[in-house]
Amino acid sequence: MSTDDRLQINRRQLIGSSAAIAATAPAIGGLGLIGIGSPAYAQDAAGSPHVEPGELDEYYVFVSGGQSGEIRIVGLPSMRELMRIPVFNRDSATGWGQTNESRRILTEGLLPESREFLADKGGIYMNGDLHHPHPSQTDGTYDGRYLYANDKANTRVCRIRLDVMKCDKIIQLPNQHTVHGLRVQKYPRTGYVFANGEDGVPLPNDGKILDDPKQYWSIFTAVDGDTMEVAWQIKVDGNLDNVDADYQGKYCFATCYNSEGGVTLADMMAADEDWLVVFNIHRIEEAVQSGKAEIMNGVPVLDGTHGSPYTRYIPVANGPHGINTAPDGIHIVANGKLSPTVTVFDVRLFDDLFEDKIEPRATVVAEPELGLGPLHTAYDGRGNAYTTLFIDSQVCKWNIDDAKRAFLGEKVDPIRQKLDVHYQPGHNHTSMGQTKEADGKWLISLNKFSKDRFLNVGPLKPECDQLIDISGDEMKIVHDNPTFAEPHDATIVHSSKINPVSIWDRADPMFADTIKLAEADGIDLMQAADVIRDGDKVRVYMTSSAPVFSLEAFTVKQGDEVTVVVTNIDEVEDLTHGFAIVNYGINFEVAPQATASVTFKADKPGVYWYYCAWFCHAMHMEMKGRMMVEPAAV
Ligand code: CUK
Ligand code: CUA
Repeated sequence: MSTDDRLQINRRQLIGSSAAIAATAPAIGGLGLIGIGSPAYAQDAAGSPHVEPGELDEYYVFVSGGQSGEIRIVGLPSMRELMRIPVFNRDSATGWGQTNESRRILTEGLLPESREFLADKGGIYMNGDLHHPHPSQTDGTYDGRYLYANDKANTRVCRIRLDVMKCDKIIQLPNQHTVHGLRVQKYPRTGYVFANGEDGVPLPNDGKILDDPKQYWSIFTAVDGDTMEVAWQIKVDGNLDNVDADYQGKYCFATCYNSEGGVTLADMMAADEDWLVVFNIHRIEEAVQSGKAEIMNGVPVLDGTHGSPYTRYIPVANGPHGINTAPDGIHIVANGKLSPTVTVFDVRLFDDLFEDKIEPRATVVAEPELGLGPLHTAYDGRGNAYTTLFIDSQVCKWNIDDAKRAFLGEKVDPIRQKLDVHYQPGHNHTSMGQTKEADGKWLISLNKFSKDRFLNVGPLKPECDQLIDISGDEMKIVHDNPTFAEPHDATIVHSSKINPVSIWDRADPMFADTIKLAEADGIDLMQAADVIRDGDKVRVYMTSSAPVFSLEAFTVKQGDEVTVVVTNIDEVEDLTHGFAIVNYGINFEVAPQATASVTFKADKPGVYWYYCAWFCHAMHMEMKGRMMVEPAAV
């Protein structure tokens, strides 16, 4: 009986009553029982992705939205999509990119030249390419404070607050051109958010130097995750790809391709060798504190090219991609991509490396050949590693200790199993696998191609995320689901680590500016039903409480700059209202106890209905009012 058959039977059986399920339990064989005794979480579901209606998932998965520019929250093991967090995109449902509150976040961290560049383009970037979402850690495990991610397209780093699941900070990095790899400091806490510069450009990139690649530099950045300011930057050789950090707080390290410094594919592929670049955090901090860094565009930059005290370049095969620290706190795996091998380093040897007591390659303790196109590696906390093989369309499970013994010449095969995935996997991730609390229960494989796996939806196909049970000796695919463009990476966090609120706190900084604006107008937002005229600026304050807005109509003049401020005074969990103005292109979300606002030019005269866009009440359809725009005198 195939896994698929068994799952189908399991699902059918689960449709029956609890008693029937209990009676057939032995026949389900190994797939586990859920729903008996009504646990709140599907805790006992190891082996089955089925989560009974009404039950909660055991894990949160924070999934990158790739070119969509957003973050998605998925429940695991059900793989149900729970929420989307707009970040680098615009969003019609929540008004992200339109409300004053979100526009502040999207604009305040822009570089001055980008602000100028965007001035006649609506003031914000419309696109982003979000690759690597990673939650903050304290002492090597998730602490539930923040999630950080990169925007490869416009060189930005964002922060998501995990209490409200909204983005609260975005900064654009100076001097750097593209942010690709992003990971966080694991110890003692985050701390730093490490952001890899992939492409090299002239410094400064002001047009004086153009087609002279020898003067192009890539930049590595450490962002302070608390202040969301750049702590320091390092100029490096080559193009940085992915990054990870140790569990000791001493080093972070990045895979680095294009040691050739080329600008065409042929140039970049010329040498057989690229590097792992290791950064010595304490040496860098000391140098920055003692003023050794050059200040460029307001941030300290150190030269970390070959021969500097801040970095070491360890040769690896041409074109490495992922870099992953094992939960044992010792081993680091660089994934070969163009080489069928992965290279395993022992982080304890980096002290000697920086003291120049050993050669760079002496830090390598294994280099198993796994298959074609190794991209990323995840861990189960039991000494095994799981590497995606992009070209072979497989996940390879292998044992770290056996790989080390083979490296020393023993006749052992470190490979435990190869599992076909569908198809061309990029990142993979294990439950809690990027912390020292790796629990070895689940693996997800984020596959770039889905081909024949789902109903055909035209030339643009979804990606395919597959859930794999790794709790036993053998990996088993138990679920696959399509996802829209394009999850590069994901983080699986146990639900006990995350504690979001259900209702906004009125003192929340998200809308503090708007509260200040109201105070200046003498308005109490919780009881507002006011229109304040201030020259040709008009501020309209109202509350929403199902099923009414406190203003059933307001009048402005053509040409006025209108700011509408809506405060949802409902205190009921899940009772979100929206505020949309017909034909004015306006819609935003106001969750319970939140305030949100939008500013626009009332340049079209006439009657425009505004309405609540979230179905909140039996009389939701009636929750509306009129904006009347008086024509300007001719
Ligand atoms: S990268 Cu996309 S598959 Cu941007 Cu982490 Cu490897
Ligand atoms: Cu308020 Cu619908």
